[in-house]
Amino acid sequence: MKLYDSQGAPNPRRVRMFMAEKGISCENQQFNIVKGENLDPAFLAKSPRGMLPALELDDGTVIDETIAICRYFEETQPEPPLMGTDPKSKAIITSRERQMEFDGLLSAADAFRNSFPGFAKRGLGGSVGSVEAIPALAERGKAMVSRFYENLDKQLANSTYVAGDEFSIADITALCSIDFAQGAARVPMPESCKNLRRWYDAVSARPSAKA
Ligand SMILES: N[C@@H](CCC(=O)N[C@@H](CS)C(=O)NCC(=O)O)C(=O)O
Repeated sequence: MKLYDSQGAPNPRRVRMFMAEKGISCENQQFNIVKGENLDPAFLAKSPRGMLPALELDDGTVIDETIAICRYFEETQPEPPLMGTDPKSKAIITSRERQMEFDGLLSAADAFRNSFPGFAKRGLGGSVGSVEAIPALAERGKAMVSRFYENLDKQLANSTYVAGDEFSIADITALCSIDFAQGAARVPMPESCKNLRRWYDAVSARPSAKA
């Protein structure tokens, strides 16, 4: 197995953290996205969208999409469960995980992607070709990240973790989204979000967060 990876990018980190929680390791190839290494023809021949992460299985199958790669690991190595164990917990974790991705990660991506000078002509990622960045999307992305922090803070008043009392993939996506939002997208968590801060410190202290 081989993971096509990019240190510093949030989606590959979601997979690395998921693997670390399960104690899974494999061969790793790093790509510098800013330099466009993910658009190299050799990688596009394996994964035509040119997005990271991607996982190549020993039979040559290439799986892209973070959630699909995590699903593969969840099925092949169920312990510890990170995507639920029964119909109800599976549904709730899926729901919360998608909210973390759509409301948090995609908002931060809009903020970063449309303001970082190196992506001025790469407003969309992967092999779509040249697409101009739209500065207004960066502003809207920042506003949506702030809204995401406030909503998550309210939800964490009533639960230890993002999807309830158990750590799950929803926490992984939330942490990777927030670190990306605070770093690359430069939207800090407000001091007033005390529940969010309590959760953030606890999840950041897990060994897998260093992945
Ligand atoms: N929906 C995909 C999104 C993957 C994605 O956006 N990956 C970014 C890195 S975080 C990427 O590969 N960008 C390539 C580029 O900007 O050209 C997933 O969940 O894996």
